[in-house]
Amino acid sequence: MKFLLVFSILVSATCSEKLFVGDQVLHIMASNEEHITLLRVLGEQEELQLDFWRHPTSPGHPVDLQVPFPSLQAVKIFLEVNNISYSIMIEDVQELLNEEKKTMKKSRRVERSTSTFDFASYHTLDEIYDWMDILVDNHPSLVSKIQIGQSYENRPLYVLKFSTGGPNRPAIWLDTGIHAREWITPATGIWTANKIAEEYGRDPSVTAILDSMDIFFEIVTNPDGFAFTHSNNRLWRKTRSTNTGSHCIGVDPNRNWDAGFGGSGSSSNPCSETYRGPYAHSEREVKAIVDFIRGHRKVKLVISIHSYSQMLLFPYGYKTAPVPDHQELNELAKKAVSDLAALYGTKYTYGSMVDTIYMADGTSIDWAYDNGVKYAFSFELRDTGRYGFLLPSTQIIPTATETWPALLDIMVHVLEHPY
Ligand code: 0X9
Ligand code: ZN
Repeated sequence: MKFLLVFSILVSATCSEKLFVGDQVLHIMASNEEHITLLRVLGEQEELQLDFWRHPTSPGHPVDLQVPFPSLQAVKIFLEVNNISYSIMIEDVQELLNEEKKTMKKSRRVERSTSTFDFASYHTLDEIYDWMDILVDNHPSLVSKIQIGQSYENRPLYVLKFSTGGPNRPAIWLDTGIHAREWITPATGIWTANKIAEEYGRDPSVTAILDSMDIFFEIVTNPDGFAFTHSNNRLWRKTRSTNTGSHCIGVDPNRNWDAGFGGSGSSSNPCSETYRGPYAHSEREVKAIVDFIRGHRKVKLVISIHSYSQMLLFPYGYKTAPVPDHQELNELAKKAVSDLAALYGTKYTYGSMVDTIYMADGTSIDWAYDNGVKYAFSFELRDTGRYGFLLPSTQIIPTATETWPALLDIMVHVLEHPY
């Protein structure tokens, strides 16, 4: 009886959380176009429940594929029969998740006893929202918190505003966490927002930027998805909106923008991880930013931060034509990635989205560019596939620290090239 009780408590405590016991992530090398086609077809087999962490693009570009335990044998046989080489990138996804959980629990204990925020660990939405208030309290004349809307599940969409005064100054928009599972991005966002606040009045570049521009920083851009990665499924990517006529939930918030919306670089299938949604800006989380940027009218730079792959990207993603400012953006990206690498040797590739990663339509930076924001960039932070979305928290501070000079390069360039 006692055993049964303990058992049922255990089950009810964990049953809402999706487990990934025995699931693997395979690192696949496609060496020709036929392999690419085969991998795409493989990914469309819904019963296999596969999830591309990195999509098949072109020969020579690695593909990372998460495979549930029950599909492993079929997938490996498929790869072997078709002569597609692969290695095992993550042996057991659940083991890595258990590790991550352990470090989170440990840090929370320390945190309570010292009452200081731990930048080196991952945090829940509530913890991040609490931290925002602390940041505002610590820098009341520089930082404020504004709400730009509500998520599908009615969570507030908060933006940190860094401003030294003056109405409607030219502005910089930064966002992290638009894809829920990319935990390194809000973690980097928190560190970066704190850095901006601390360096004002110390670092001449930060000071110059904030003496003439405002910075708006949305740390958790997809709070419903982010909360869901903590409560139910660590590997959730999309929003949490429901789709009429489908049992599948969520829209890819980086395919939902009105920039080439509905093209071949997104999916019309609500069950797909790149589902574009029923219409452009259908997602409240996206619409809130669209309204904010349109209403503000003086946003000069947009940087949207994702993971992983170590890339610095600029428009376009929805068409192959280079943007009129291609050369300038390319030069700036080159400098930024070189300064990023200077710290720990972390290598980034850079270029337009379509040349560097893949065709993707409805992305935020393409929308920004087409709506008058000449400087629009997207980072794909660490790593290049050892841990992927499950980057250990020991890498938060190194990642944020090396990214900082690249962000500064871009912000300073925009300051020095008013338009
Ligand atoms: O597919 C995406 O939305 C981005 N890759 S991710 O693994 N973070 O999902 C790349 C899209 C192109 N670049 C951005 N605008 N981030
Ligand atoms: Zn992303």
